[in-house]
Amino acid sequence: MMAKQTPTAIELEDKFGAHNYHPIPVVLERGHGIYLWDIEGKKYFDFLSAYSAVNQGHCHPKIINTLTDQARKLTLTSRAFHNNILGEYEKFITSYFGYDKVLPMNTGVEGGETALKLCRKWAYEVKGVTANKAKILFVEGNFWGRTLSAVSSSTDPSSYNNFGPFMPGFEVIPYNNIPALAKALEDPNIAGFIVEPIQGEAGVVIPDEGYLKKAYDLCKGKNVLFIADEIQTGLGRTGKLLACDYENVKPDILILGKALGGGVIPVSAVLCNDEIMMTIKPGQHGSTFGGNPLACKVAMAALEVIKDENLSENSFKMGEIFRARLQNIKSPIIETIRGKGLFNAVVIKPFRDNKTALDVCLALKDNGLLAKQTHDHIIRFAPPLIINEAEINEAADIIERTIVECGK
Ligand code: IF1
Repeated sequence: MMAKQTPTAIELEDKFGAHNYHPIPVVLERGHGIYLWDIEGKKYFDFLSAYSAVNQGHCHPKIINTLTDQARKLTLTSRAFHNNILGEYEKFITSYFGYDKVLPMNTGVEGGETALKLCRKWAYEVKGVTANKAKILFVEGNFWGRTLSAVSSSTDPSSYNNFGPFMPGFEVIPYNNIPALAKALEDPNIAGFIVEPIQGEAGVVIPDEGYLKKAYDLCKGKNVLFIADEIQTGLGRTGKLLACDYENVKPDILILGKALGGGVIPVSAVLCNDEIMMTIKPGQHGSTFGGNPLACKVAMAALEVIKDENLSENSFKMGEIFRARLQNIKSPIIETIRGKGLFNAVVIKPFRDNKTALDVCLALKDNGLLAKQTHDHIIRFAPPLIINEAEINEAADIIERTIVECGK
């Protein structure tokens, strides 16, 4: 039973806010580490991590201290002027991931848009594609944001319906299908291939072993840029620093976001080498907040935490334990369990009275764990990467108890 306060908060959102979401009915007030508290004081395991933007845990002390220290000095200069933090950050992140340069942006979708602009510019000015003929390949089930370009590549009607006309020069091929990619690459106007190493919104869809490497090699054979959207899979989420690391694939363009901001500020980044990055000249791209001193300081702290606290390795180990626990759940409503590191999903069969994954999420909430369904029948389980063995087992106990109860 929700106390008085919760309905008021929800009613305010309903009355004065756009209805572009349908949240789980909980009103959160505080977060620390792997936990969230609602306005009634109830404590929850956070098993969504703000869609992997809180890999380091809520309000990480090092990140918060960095944020508040810098916020008292200098937050935003615009790129009309230099500042004392941006260059330090650019050196730091390009060395961290091994690229010549970075173009700093804010949200993930801005990172995607930036990568696609670089790809087209490179196609015309380096590869020699005829003006305005460059094409970019996307895969079915992709999700890279909500802009008109992003929805132009979507295969999900709820993302693109009634938002046309769509961006030209975008082609969509099946995911995890090497022959389809090889066929599409026969077109000399293909400039780039953009792919999530594991599809997030689609429901933690993992391609066959070797898919990324084969795709990369095919692209190289046709002088096509391999662009990895690691906005959700990157920064330790899948048990490696980048999901592409599982196949030793080094993307031509790497897109980062979400946890790059340490769960406190939007920070995205596009990394690539000079042959691509230097095609964009002064005045040809940018953003008011891109590369602001506050975001740069926070991003460096966010990346240091991932390395210093071995979050990728912990993600791998805790993921193994978590999936083993899920595999042991005896329930008729579990269809599939899949994941890498702490990026996991359970596919739920419809159960009594046509209940779905949302009903399981509501029951999980009542039992003290927050997760969110995607596409009606899939529950994503993605806690902060700082979770330890005792905590992952405690959370697994709640998930097991809840699913068994729902399946009765
Ligand atoms: C929402 C989904 C996840 C992303 C990948 C780029 C972006 C995203 C792989 C754009 C963003 C967010 C958007 C957010 C919920 C969340 C989401 F359910 F929408 F699809 F994670 F799966 N590439 N994903 O996952 O980054 O511009 O949002 O910073 O729209 O509610 P952004």
